[in-house]
Amino acid sequence: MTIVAKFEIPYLRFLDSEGKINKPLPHFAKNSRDLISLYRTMVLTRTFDAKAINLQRTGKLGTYPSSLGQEAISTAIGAAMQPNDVFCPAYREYAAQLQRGVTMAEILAYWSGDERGNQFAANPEDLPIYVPLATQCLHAAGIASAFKLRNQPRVVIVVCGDGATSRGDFYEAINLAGVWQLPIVFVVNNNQWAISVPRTAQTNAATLAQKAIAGGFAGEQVDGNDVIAVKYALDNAIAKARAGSGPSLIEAITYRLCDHTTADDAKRYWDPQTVEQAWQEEPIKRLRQYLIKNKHWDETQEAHLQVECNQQIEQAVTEYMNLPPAKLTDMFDYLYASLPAIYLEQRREVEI
Ligand SMILES: Cc1ncc(C[n+]2csc(CCOP(=O)(O)OP(=O)(O)O)c2C)c(N)n1
Ligand SMILES: [Mg+2]
Repeated sequence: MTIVAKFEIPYLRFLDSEGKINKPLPHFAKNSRDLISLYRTMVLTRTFDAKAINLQRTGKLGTYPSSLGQEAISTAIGAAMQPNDVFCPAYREYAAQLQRGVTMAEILAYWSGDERGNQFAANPEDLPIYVPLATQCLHAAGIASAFKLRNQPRVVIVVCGDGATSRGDFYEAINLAGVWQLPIVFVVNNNQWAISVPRTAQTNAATLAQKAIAGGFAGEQVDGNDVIAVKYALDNAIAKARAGSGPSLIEAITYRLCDHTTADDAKRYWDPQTVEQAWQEEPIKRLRQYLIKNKHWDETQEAHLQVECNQQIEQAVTEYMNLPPAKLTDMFDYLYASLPAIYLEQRREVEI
């Protein structure tokens, strides 16, 4: 028998769960200012998440999906992208969105069911939050093909969950990205769950990264709780895409340390010991330990940061709460370029 092809999936991690470095740091991570900036974004995101859940619990917000425990992934994405790249998120990518100019008030508006929350004033070219799983992957491939046709040195970053990689849209996008050598980076947030369905019941594939191999391009795993590893992998994949050398897939291994959304109760299906173990691996603590050990951070700075985050969030909540109600006619006006006759009467009924 002849072996006609062989494949490998590498795994990358610099910072372990105790904040120790286990291989020489990449250039950017030797600069404490950059690391502190990543740290601040993760803390801001976690604090925002907690506030959003409180708003939902007190009847001031609709269903909300938290990014608790997964902050490193989209923090690294926001830091690695250029402003004129395009971001195609799923629904837990607040850290990246905040860095790209999306406001907290917009995010809160969206999760209150107000579509104006998806009209990002500062960054209208980024795609909105995507709840229909994996559909963003094909839209992202379409945008990347436009960049290629126009010879623009721009890159698309698209995020989906582990569960979303089982959908046809995901595989179709992977195939297209490979065959057309598109400037796109697929990031899979492998948080081990698709609502209550564990990773092992979603696919028999040993890794999700290997799904890129069938598309004819590289896939790798990174420790998704090590913001340095995620950023490093993204820097390389984005540079490769920008240079015209095609797509990449990064599977970031993490854990969903929260309910799927505020409409879920994960205690009914998860194993408390596994969750306790996963808390040991979470991304913020390890970076804080590293920064403190190396005298880049201390308790006073930590306390200041918490105050700053709370102030920023309170301001955003006030802005969100003061948003005038959306017009009922919006649901007609923004669904079609020109409204089909059948809806004209319905529109007139709500137009008071
Ligand atoms: C096309 C489609 N099918 C089903 C759903 C219902 N649904 C919402 S979230 C979810 C699980 C998603 O899991 P994963 O992709 O791992 O993302 P995570 O929520 O873990 O970030 C499902 C099945 C949906 N939103 N879209
Ligand atoms: Mg998942």
